[in-house]
Amino acid sequence: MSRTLAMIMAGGAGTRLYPLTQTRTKPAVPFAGGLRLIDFVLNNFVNSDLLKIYVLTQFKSQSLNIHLRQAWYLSGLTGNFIDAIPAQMRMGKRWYEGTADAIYQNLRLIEIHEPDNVCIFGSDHIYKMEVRQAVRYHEKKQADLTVCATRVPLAEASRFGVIEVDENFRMIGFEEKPANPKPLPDDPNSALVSMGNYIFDTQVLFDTLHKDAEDKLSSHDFGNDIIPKLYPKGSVYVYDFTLNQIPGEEGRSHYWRDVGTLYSFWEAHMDLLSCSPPLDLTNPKWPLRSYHPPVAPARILGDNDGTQSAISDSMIAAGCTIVGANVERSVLGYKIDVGAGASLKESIFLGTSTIGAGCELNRVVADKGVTIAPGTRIGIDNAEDRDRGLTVTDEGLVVLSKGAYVGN
Ligand code: ADQ
Repeated sequence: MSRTLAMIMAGGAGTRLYPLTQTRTKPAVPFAGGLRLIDFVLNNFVNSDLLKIYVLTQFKSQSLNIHLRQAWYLSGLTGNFIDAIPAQMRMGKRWYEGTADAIYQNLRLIEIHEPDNVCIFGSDHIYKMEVRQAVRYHEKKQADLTVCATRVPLAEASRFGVIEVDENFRMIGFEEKPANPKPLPDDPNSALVSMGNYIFDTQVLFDTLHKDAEDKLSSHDFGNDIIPKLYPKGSVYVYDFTLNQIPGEEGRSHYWRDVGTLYSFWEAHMDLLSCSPPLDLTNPKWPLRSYHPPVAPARILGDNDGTQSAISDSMIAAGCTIVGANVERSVLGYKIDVGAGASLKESIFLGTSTIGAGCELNRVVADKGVTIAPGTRIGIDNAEDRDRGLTVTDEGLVVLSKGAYVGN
């Protein structure tokens, strides 16, 4: 058995998810009513039995630290660990300058474990991956570096690192976020893109990062600097995500989503609201661990006049109380109170909020601790929402920041 160490990069500011990242780093953003974005990558490693994991943090890390402690604490007795590592300025008085610099500044941590290979994974994507299969592929290819990749529609490809491969899936081209991405030779409407997950041979990683640290012109980023310099040497391979098999999900299509924008965050939630969603959160062979607060089951009640609540195509977390209200295609996180006669459509509440009686909400994304006064309408008339100073995206989503109070 080879030895594998995981380094999870969890320091992203997530500017495009603002205001949900106003108080927390992107990997700590709540998702699907009871998870955080980082839970997906951590479950990938834990369900793959790879249990030596460092989580590199930088921006606004307090909420992430609390979550890691509450949900992911591993006793050191077994030699396994999930440890949050704050930026410590080990290499001088500077924060991490890019993703490669984040690893460079922590090479000492890698050294003490003497791993054969190092998995360097991002932490803000929604997907399931049995990581050992990718590690075995990397070892079989005797690669310097293996980059995990998936297909996305060509129109979205300029947000990613776009890859070209030969018939053996050796990398023969790479462009980070190109304006005109190259399509796949066999599919003009799709491109092969990097998922931001890398498996490095340990010695290659050390040599490459030391060299990069001396390069004054480098931005010290895996996508911008490291991959473009390494692949022409001939031993960078690409792991095709569609080869990955999750136990209990044989034959299912592969789901991977980068929730980099508010709209993609909202869309990823809507994806979950069908009888056979493209991402199954309920597979007992692939448990999605997280922290669950000690609250009572959700209560769905009638109001004083006997009007019953109507809930359809929705996810409702524990601790919610819904009284005589309509909830349609929505996701409610922990402890949301919905007052009598309120109506919610295609809305997402991250947790602990109050929606007053008679409110009408359409395509609202609300952070935690939001209070909406009785009778308030949001998302019905976007011009009115903007006049009230609310954040309205180009697609018409209305986003309420943490602790917001909204009244008519
Ligand atoms: P980007 O989407 O630009 O592209 P980036 O901002 O580099 O991703 O973040 C990658 C990961 O590193 C994220 O998990 C983020 O939280 C974390 N991170 C960012 N800055 C950090 C820092 N200073 N310290 C610690 N962690 C940090 C990358 C690749 C593309 C690829 C996409 C896939 O460069 O080639 O296609 O990811 O989404």
